[in-house]
Amino acid sequence: MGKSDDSSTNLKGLTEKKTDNFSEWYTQLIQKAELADYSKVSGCIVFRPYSYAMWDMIRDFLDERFKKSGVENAYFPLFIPESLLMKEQEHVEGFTPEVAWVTHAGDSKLSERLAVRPTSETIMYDSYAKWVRSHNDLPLRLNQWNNVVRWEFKYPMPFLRTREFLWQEGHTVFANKEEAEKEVLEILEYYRQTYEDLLAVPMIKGKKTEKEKFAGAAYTTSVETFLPIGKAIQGATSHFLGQNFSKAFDIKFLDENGKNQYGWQNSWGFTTRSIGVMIITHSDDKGLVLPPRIAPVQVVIVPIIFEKSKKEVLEKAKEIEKSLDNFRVKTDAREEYSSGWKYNHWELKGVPIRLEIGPKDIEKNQAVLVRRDTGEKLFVKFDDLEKTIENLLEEIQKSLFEKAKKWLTESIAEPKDWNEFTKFAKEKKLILAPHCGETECEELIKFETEGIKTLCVPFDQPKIGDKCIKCGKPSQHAVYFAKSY
Ligand code: 87F
Repeated sequence: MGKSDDSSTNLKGLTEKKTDNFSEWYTQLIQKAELADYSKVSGCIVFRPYSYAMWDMIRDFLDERFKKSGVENAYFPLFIPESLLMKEQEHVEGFTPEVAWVTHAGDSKLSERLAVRPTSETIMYDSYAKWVRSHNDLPLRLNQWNNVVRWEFKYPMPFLRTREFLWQEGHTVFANKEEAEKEVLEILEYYRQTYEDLLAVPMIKGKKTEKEKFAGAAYTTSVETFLPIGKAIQGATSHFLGQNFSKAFDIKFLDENGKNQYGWQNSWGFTTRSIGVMIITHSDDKGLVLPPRIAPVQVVIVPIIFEKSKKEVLEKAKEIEKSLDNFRVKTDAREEYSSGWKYNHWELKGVPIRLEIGPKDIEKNQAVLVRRDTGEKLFVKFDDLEKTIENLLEEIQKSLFEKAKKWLTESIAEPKDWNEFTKFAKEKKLILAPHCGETECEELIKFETEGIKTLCVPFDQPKIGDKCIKCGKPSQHAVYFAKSY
């Protein structure tokens, strides 16, 4: 077979547009860019090397911050006995239909069924109760990098909503409330940094309403964003558990005065959903667009091969690759594909910079750089390549963040009354409005707008109306509302 022609290029590229048919666009994108694949079990995906490399980088980024802060990694069992999972009734309430159970070993029934961990509060706190004795044992700050299973029945979406996913779950115990609450915000800040500084996705920090918080928590903080398809999504959560679990699991310590006290706890988690959020935020109709810091390949070198100048061009490509070893560089010297095919391929894979080098360029002592995000072309002298690429990668990272930030900011709409609220809801806006703080009122809003939910009460509180946008009672705070994932 000869070099692939245009027809096979079209087969390989995306056939749907992000704005016309988001769901099909996304499904094609994650498969054609070789990020993930479906499996025989609905809702369970294969993380192919290209997306797993991103998870590795996210993990390194967070893990470094956790460790600097004094958190230690550990591993707890995958199986949780039913009696243990059901110990703190309030927190599993509502979640029980999602728990997957192991009931048999071979043909024999187990004496007690075992949950496949949906989250590890219960199994970890059972150990914590044994390990915590005195104030000297505190703070106890452990994190796990693991997988969890939640048998959701909502439509699965690779990365965004899968039945098995990868995450980290941090679970900590402190001797006093203030220290614990300080950590809640410290971790939330690491989550913001991961999204904003690594994935170039802008976030809103805030506190969940009573209705939307984790039932086992005293309060829940989160980072939230607004996708370019007009839907909001929760990025990650950091919970202050107060003494809810320490009382249920008997996590007690003797304080300095010899008095028995219950520990103050937090839990916090960041999942592989972040990869999906990043993809949807930046990618376009040609495929992935990756922020340089998370791109497994930052620069792809495509040598323009003609029989006559082949040796010289390939040698120069190799030489350039070597000189760029500060970056994640790949040379695509495959001869069975045309240059045009390769351009499409690496665009589909979202590589931030393409470097083209042909015989004419060598004559001029230059290479051609093409930006994936804007399509902009630059002619750069060999001597300036390293510096130019370094700056360009930074520039792309920044510009992707700015673009997403602009979208987020410009999507915010502040309705003056309920009528305008419903209008903005139909226009898929990110609504910022005063609210009374009552759960029933929030439920009514959700019911009357076909599913608009509160995202969070932003820490950054704007000065807006003093009456609830729905019921007219005194407003407690400004809240973000949107349709969400
Ligand atoms: C599904 C089945 C059983 C979520 C579940 O957010 C229990 C649960 O407790 C459950 N789905 N949750 C809440 C998880 C809370 C918390 N856990 C640690 C986090 C961050 C990490």
